[in-house]
Amino acid sequence: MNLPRAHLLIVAAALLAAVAGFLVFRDAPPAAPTQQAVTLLPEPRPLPAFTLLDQHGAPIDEQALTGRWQLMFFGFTHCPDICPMTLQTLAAVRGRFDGPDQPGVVFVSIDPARDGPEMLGDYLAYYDPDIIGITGAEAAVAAFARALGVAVVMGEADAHGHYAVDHTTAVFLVDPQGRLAGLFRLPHRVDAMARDLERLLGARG
Ligand SMILES: [Cu+2]
Repeated sequence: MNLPRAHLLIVAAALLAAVAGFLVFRDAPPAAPTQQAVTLLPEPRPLPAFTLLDQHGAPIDEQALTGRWQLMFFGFTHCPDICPMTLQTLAAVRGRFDGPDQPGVVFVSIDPARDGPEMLGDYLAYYDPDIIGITGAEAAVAAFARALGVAVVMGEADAHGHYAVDHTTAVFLVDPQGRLAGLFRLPHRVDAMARDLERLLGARG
């Protein structure tokens, strides 16, 4: 009679453990973080005001960046690596969405001396003609970049007058109210960025 009784106790203990485990599991917070790639600001803050030029040579200001989520990146058309890679990624993220949910992509040239509207337009059309290009007076572009904490270091020109520009690689997230909502830092991955945007679109309701 001793053996079956011991056996029963073991079964009962196992059952209790299973129930306890179930309860713990049910009370546990979701394991997955809500956002994978973006670092959201505690409070969105208005974009610094600017008046610059788009790639069609028309004036553009911060009001043009409202109405949808925007992925904004600072770079230059002569960039050998980071800018082409990032634009490809952002165009792919954009391609994951349709209609009003589709985020905009904004490329601000921090090398306006070389990136006039026409140059910028030709360059961006290769990635996605709907990307908003921003350039303009050097001082005005520099002020806008500085106000967002974008680091820009102009390199020395070589014998041919070629120079590189080191720049921030973060992608700025602008919400539909035109406010700075967060930052995507490297690495920029299409899947993770698209999932974060999906969640943000869902949260807006
Ligand atoms: Cu670049």
